[in-house]
Amino acid sequence: MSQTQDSIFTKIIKREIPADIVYEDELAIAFKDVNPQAPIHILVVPKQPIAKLSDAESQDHRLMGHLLLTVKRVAEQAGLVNGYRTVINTGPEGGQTVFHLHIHILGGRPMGWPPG
Ligand code: DGP
Repeated sequence: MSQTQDSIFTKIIKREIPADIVYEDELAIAFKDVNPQAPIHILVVPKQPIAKLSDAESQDHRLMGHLLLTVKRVAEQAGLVNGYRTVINTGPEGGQTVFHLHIHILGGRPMGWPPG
């Protein structure tokens, strides 16, 4: 993807395409995954369009910490009191399909290990 082209998640942030948004603040947004893999499947996404985890820089440390605390907040809000799985797919071999950093929150059923 070219640097000038908005990702699908930037289009959601800009309200150019619809999404079921469950949380938003100045740094991050969270919305339901369009293709849920569990009864609860939410994506936590930075507004800053970092393409993937391996592109994050040390200067992004505040944002990266904020994303994890946002996961905790959103999971609590979703009622996931018995736990949940968090996933960050990175790059083609990591199974990443949308190149705008995001943390999956999966819950509402027991999770297996190892993952596929
Ligand atoms: P990943 O494979 O980790 O890059 O996950 C991308 C996820 O994004 C995938 O589970 C499906 C979800 N997704 C893709 N396009 C859209 C969309 O337009 N809206 C929403 N809500 N989710 C999307």
